Amino acid sequence: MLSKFLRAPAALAAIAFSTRAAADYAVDILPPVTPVSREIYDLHFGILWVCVAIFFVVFGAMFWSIFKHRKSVGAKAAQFHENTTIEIIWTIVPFVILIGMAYPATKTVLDMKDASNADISVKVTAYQWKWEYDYQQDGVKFLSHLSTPRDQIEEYGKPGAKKNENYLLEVDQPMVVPVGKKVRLLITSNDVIHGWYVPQLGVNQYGIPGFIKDAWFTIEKAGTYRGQCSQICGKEHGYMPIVVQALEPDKYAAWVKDMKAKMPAEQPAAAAPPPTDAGGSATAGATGASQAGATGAAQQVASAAPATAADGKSTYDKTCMACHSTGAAGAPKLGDKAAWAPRLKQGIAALHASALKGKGAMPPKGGNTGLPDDAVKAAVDYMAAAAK
Ligand code: HEC
Ligand SMILES: [Cu+2]
Repeated sequence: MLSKFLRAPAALAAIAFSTRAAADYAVDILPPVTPVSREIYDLHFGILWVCVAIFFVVFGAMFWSIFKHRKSVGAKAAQFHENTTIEIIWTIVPFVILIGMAYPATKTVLDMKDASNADISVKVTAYQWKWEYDYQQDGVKFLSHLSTPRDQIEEYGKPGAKKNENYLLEVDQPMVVPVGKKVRLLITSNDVIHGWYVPQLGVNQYGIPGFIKDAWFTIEKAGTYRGQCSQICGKEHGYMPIVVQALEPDKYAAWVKDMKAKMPAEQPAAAAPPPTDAGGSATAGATGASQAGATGAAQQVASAAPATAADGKSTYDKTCMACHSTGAAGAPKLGDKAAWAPRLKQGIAALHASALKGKGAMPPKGGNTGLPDDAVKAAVDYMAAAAK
């Protein structure tokens, strides 16, 4: 009798799991490509199977009791309470199950949070509705926007153009990282809360204005991995995808070189540090003229050449001028003897230190933390010489 009820679902299950059908309808989450995302993946399925087992044990016992002890076959309820053995069992068993799940879960969370000893750090700033990637060591900085053509997105009244394969998950400039290296992300936002989410990397981290949160990944396999902003961050929140391209280290180095060569021309804003509006407008006029110098400085930075007076000027033009040419935010103006005199009295070493560490409204290294210490010191020397 029972088998009659089971036959239909069994037939359905057989169809669903027959090999061909299973291949067509396989349900899975995206394959993990980092050690942490693999841990998350295994945790997901491990705990799913624990739940499935509990489901069968609990419902099995329930249905067995209902059928075996139903009234129509004359079952009589047993009248007892307080069975110490049963109470101990139903406390111990769930306790062991919970500990068994909490241990691997806690281990995974700790691994996710351990962004120490990274090989490269990239500051990720979210904007409505794009991402900015600022490579701290390599001095590369760019914006990444959705690149899906508008006519594929808009379908007012008529079907839009044919959609690309990665419709809404494609960008003009992907984040590029080396395979096998630990990449630390420093995630923040410029306006509202966003979320940097790439499932295959096991990273889903809020970008919160005024805070820097870190996350990390080490990609094991070259390839392209896609994600999206995971917060409802405004009307175009669906239009800020993330594309991470993992390259072999030598190809990555070539990419960095290539990006550096074209960066200043594409991104004049990169030369101006963010903090003050006055700083920003002050550089605007001078940007064009200083670009050539800035590229030169970037290349010298890469080869770690000893700082020279020329370096000092180009670093000044690139990073310090924003505030120090106008005196924005109380910065002592270049060549203003009265403003510099009391500061020079501290001695050059103290000035080096405050330029490196930041002072008052001046952020460390004038906001460009990718600068080597020598370049900053050279810029201080240049400014000190101009004030004598
Ligand atoms: C965002 C604006 C800003 C930028 C960019 C900036 N500075 Fe400054 N700087 C300031 C301000 C403001 C002060 C005055 C700080 C104070 O005395 O409180 C200052 C002071 C200094 C001083 C004097 C420190 C002292 O101890 O009196 C030095 C040296 C200096 N900056 C060097 C640099 C160098 C080198 C750079 C580029 C690498 C740079 N600054 C970029 C704003 C800036
Ligand atoms: Cu967003």
